[in-house]
Amino acid sequence: MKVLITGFDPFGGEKINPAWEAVRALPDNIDGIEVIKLQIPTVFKKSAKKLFENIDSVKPDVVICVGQAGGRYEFCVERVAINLDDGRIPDNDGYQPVDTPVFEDGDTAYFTSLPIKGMIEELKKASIPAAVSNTAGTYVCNHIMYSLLYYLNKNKLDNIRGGFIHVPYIPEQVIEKKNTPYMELSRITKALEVSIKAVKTYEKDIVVSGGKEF
Ligand code: PCA
Repeated sequence: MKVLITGFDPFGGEKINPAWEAVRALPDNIDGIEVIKLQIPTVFKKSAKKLFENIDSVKPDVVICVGQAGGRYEFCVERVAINLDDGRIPDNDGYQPVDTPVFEDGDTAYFTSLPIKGMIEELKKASIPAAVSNTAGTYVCNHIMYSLLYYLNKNKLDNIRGGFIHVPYIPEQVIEKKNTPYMELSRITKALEVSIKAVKTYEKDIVVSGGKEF
């Protein structure tokens, strides 16, 4: 199995992005699974192009994109991406879309094809605070998750499973942010390893509750 895993570069005034730091720290091989790492820019109009080019050249079995969700407590496996760009802040190229579709001819939303419940099961066994999230937001992370699932859908690449993971801040980012959750970088990297292995373990997802009210 071959996994293409991406992490974003820093944005929003941060000096590092824990998503990329954790992705780059992954081994190249996890129990026989080949891991190909890619940094992508936090830029609406460039991120998807770079991802698509790499899907075409790498020909992975699985694509996992990873981003920072500052303020979240858990390692979050995203369930759904919506066809909407609405930037709270400009991206790294200074572009700030407001209520525009990601792709005019795309569905309203796409669900992940990763075994998210199985992944959460394995993450909890590894003592990692983790949860299914039902919103990837409306910034570049939702944009890349939507773009990925749109691309797989439009090109009939049903054999490639894809999805998105949001990770918390790491300790050095919260020194000046009182009462803000964080997770050690080594634990986030471990959580990515566990997630990758879970994708191999669970060809089909399991049926257990991951629901929440908010
Ligand atoms: N997080 C942002 C974009 C890049 C990143 O790492 C987001 O959640 O949209």
